[in-house]
Amino acid sequence: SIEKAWWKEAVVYQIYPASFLDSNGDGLGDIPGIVSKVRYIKSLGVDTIWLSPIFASPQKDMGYDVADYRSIHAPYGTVQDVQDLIDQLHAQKMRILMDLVVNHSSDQHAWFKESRSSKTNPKRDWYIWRDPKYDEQGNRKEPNNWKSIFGGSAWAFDENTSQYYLALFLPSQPDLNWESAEMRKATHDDMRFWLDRGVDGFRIDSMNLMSKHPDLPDGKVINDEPYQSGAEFFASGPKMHDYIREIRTEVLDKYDVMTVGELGFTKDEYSVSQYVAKDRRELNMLFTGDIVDMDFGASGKYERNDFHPRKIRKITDLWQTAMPRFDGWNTVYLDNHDSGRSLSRYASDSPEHRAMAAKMLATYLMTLSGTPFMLAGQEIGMANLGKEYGAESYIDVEGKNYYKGVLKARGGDVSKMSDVLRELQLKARDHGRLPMQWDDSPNADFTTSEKAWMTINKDYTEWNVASQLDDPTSIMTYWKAMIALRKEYPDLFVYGSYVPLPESETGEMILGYERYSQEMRQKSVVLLNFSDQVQKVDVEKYKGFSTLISNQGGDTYKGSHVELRAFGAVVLLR
Ligand code: TEU
Repeated sequence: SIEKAWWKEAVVYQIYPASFLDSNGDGLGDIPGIVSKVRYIKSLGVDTIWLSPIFASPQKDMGYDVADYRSIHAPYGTVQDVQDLIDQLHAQKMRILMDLVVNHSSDQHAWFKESRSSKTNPKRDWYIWRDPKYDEQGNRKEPNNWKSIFGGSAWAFDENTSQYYLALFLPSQPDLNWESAEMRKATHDDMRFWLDRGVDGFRIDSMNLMSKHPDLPDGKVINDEPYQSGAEFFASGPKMHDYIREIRTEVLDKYDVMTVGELGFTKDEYSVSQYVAKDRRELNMLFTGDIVDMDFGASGKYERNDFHPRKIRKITDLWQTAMPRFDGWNTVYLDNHDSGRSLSRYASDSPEHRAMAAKMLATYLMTLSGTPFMLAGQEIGMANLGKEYGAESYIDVEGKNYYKGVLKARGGDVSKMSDVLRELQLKARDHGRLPMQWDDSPNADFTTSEKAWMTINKDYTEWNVASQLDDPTSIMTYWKAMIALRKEYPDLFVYGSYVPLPESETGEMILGYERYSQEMRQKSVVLLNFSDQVQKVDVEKYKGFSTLISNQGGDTYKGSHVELRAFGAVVLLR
């Protein structure tokens, strides 16, 4: 039987600090803004928040480029403000996770400034420096062919010492060298700095990129482009598990905290198990990327690849059944700050389906094993920016770099960019970062400034917190009910076993699964319609079950079958 733990029963609410609430009228969200909403967050029923990075940073990648892990980006507030937030959350019996970004730092971090100052600086090996290569004509070339995740080469040349440093994201985000024991120790100290202030755990950014293949070999060539992924040599490298175990024994074991590692590129069950199998004592849970990558193409995120419910069926079945095989634990999530809203990508944000679809996805998240993570705004059905927003509305560096690259390749002809714009409208990171829509007053009451730091989706006049708070039929009310159900039936929805219903029984557009509590005391059936058509499911074998919750009112049964309306969700219980 599965061992119980608070972090398995937690429901986590991700806050993107820039976009939650601006308390001082500068157009940017801040820590005091979050503090002022602690009671609101608690009223949803969630018990833990995850804050995307708030540390001192030049903000080249919205704080995922940290210049000093012990101070706070001034427009967000101070260390004292964060302490206040921690204390207020703890007073409400809530917890807080911070984002630990230690695969790389900012190039403005004191460590990097020292490291780049000379080849003999004691911190030189805190980052990954290599000599250039030269081709037959004597032209300088990068040390290998790896491609940056944000485009271009993964190497940046430093004129001062005539070497390249590795930067898997932006050139202003140099990769730290985890081979250096001193660097690791400094990072451990920074973790303790926050744990000693009461932080309850970390979401570890780009976690499995910390160990690279020591020879940094060329990546496999799959096309005629100058740079190739190389991920097979920089993800889940040979020392990865040593580093995690060291973090555990040196730091985490002394605190009662939880860890969630962001796991990119590594997808096979065995490798995943090595991070979260209970007997390995490494991480509590992971974000496997496959659930947010369902509509990414083989050659990259912005290649068109339409979503089909079969994809979510496959990934859900895989991890729900795999984790118990090695006594591991996982997250359940559909949204984060790195992509479009799941409502717009995997369901529907059209006016007639939006509320149903948002509730259907909430039903998915709250009825599966694993720790659910929701993104602020999901509780009111926040959606992507609509088609009326052109390419100039997209300000995130990932989407912008991609757009610029394609535009250049197409000779600068903007009229040929409609396919790229379509992909941005679905998947750009901007959508996951839109300012929170509090009410229908100017700027959605997110800021009193005339201009917010980024676009506020104009649909806020209709879709906002204030309009849903007291409405018994609202998306928010349904979310609250779903979270409450998860808390009421932990043996079933948190710890229960999962049995997939085959496509032959549900039809291809429906995701269906059964949940059993220990000794089968309780049994539940979840049916989720991922289509905008009515679908029928035969429920003859579920005689004696009744409807526990549904987003389509009480009229779920039609004799021996359940009729699911467009984006309908039905949970049966016996
Ligand atoms: O993301 C890691 C990562 O691999 C992302 O590039 C992700 O795959 C991509 O954004 C999907 O579109 C983390 C953070 O979540 C992201 O916000 C940071 O930009 C990145 O690390 C660098 O720190």
